[in-house]
Amino acid sequence: MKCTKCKGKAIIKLPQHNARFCKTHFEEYFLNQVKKAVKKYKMIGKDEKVLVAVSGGKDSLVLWEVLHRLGYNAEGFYIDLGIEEYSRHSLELCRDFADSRNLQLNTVSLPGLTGYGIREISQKTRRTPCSACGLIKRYLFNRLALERGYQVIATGHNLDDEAATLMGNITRWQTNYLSRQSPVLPSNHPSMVKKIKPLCRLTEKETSSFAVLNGINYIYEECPLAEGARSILYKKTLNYLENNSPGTKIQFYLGFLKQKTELFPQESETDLSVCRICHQPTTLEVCAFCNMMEKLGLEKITL
Ligand code: Q46
Ligand code: ZN
Ligand code: ZN
Repeated sequence: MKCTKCKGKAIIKLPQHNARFCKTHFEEYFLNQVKKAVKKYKMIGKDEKVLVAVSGGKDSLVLWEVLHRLGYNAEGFYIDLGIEEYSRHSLELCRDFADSRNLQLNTVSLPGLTGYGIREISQKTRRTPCSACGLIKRYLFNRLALERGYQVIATGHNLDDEAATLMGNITRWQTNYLSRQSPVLPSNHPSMVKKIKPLCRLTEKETSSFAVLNGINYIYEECPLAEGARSILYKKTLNYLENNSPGTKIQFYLGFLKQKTELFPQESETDLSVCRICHQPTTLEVCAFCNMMEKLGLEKITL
């Protein structure tokens, strides 16, 4: 198998682009896909400081590596969710990654802040672990970014994640979610930080290949509290389609982004104010995070 670009030995085949690449040209292709997404969706402005949400998984660490290589001022943020050995191991991998590249990693410990890990918070607040976890992560990302002067929050969602979310939103006709599904969520309030997904054009297979080729150590274990059975089903379905008709996944997702403004001409506006307790943006008097803390018998949280 020969590289489409240099005729050297190819190490990866990308049927969706009808291409095969050697290590050098695969990396060039990978960085170009990120550059394209950043440019097309105006993800990072000049002089903007980026906070990369890292979990120890392949996508977020690869994202940090790529943004760093492309010359962005990108620092990491890890939240210790208090999920026993899983959290200990993933923090260690994020620290090793940051230290080996001399990058700054911000960390916050949920048990340190609240006295509880996700498992206990989920039980005490009667939410599923992933719903409690999602709320806490969104809140802490925004608050830390705001308090420490980052203008952009970057997450490692890849094409497989985005296409699976899209399929889920379509099969259940969740038009409200569809209208908001985007690789960039601009700030629509002075206390709301812009959120971006620069890996949205790259598949899971491409991200893991990039991690392996660049010696990035990441956590292989699944989070023991993971519930995403439905999203796994959508990913399997999309992979089946992709294997039988290469290019389906990227056409499905990019096609949607292209049609989106026609499909949803008016973005649904939400009226945001600030939380009475923590001054973070919310549509309610007390935000969902502070409400959760009240249920745990806790007062205002200081980061
Ligand atoms: S960390 Fe948290 Fe995920 Fe674990 S509890 Fe669910 S949401 S699965 S990305
Ligand atoms: Zn080549
Ligand atoms: Zn609040």
